[in-house]
Amino acid sequence: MPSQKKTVYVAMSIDLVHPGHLNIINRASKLGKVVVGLLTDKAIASFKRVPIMEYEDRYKVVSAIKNVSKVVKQTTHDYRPNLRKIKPEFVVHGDDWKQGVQKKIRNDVIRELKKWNGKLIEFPYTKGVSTTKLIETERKIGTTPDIRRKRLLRCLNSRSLTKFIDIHSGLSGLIVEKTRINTEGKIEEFDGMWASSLTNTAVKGKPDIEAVDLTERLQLIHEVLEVTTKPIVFDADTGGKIEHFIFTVRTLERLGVSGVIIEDKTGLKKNSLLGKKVFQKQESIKNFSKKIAAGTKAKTTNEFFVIARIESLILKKSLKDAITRAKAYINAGASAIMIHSINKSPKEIFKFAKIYNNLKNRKPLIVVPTTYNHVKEKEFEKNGINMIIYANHLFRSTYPNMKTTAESILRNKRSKESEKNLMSINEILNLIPGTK
Ligand code: SPV
Ligand code: MG
Repeated sequence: MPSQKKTVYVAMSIDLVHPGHLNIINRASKLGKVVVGLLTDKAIASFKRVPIMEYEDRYKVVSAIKNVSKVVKQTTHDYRPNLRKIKPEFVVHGDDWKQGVQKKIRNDVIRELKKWNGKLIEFPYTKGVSTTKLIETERKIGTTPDIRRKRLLRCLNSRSLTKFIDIHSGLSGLIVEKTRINTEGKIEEFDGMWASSLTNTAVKGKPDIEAVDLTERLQLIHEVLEVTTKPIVFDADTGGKIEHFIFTVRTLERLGVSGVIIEDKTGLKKNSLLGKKVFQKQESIKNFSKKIAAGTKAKTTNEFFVIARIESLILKKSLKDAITRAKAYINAGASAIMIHSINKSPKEIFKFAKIYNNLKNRKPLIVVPTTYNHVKEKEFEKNGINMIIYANHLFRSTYPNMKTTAESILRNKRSKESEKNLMSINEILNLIPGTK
């Protein structure tokens, strides 16, 4: 019989319960009473993606597992704050953390436990059932509009910086969904997808002037929804007429899109990256606030974001104008603010952020670092920016390769020379689930 006085601490994310978790808990229970330190969304998001299940649901699941005596919150990836409070005789973990992202955490645990003669007990990791593998399974099963829609809010609440990147096809959606790298002790991936008007229209060979209507833009959304689970933010240009914008909000929200961004311009919309090179007119604060208010009223869930995009800096207006607009749009109900700039330096964006961050009813702040692309993500974080959008980079990476291949075939009168830059036919067959 194990001594019930002894405490065994097991930290877990329990995003998707699998037999590996149960093995660890069962083995831990042989050593004493099991206290599970359930990592919060924030703690998990500090080293990998935001979990699929929310904390409350994960709590319910782990509390119901046989042999779990107690569940406590672990608010950091670092175990030490909880260990200091609980002073367990044992910490139990799978032996998979000796390498990779968790190595440092493991060393800290060993050092901390030594202070009261506690021991780290490691059991062989149950192979083939990792959460990462289960996430792949989850992608195959799909998601629901309700779960997906909420993911932007959950990202903003748990990530220090939320990162989105453009989509222009189902395939680009798959890249955002699946691309994951291991770097600096963390698993890095994009949090979600930006349905850019620029890339959604350019891929059709059409200009970014609201000539491609919503029905056509939604085709991309349907394609992407079908093969991904990550959240989507839709670029709705000016939002069009207020009466039409209401339907846009309802449609996107119903589909499980997490938010819509509209820019405060009026008349024939031109892409912001053109700046003052073309005629672009900013909408009045009054009219744009009305549109934001109408969109906010039209939405039926709290988690759907109606985001106001400020074009003052694009149109060489003052910082003061941008701040006045931010205040007005938030008062009208905007769930977040995007401040756009095409300056090569981030200075004006950071100046804006400094004032904006002190607003009483501040909402999340989004930027689009296309021209100031030398700025590292850490710097945005330091300046209190909550989300960045890499607005066109996946699309822009497709075109140069296609052009090179076309030229190579023309030059060589055959395709052999272009092969070295192409993915193999086998890779395509393996890329798309269900092909074989
Ligand atoms: C887009 O990606 O369509 C945008 C961002 O609206 S920008 O192209 O910079 O205007
Ligand atoms: Mg756009």
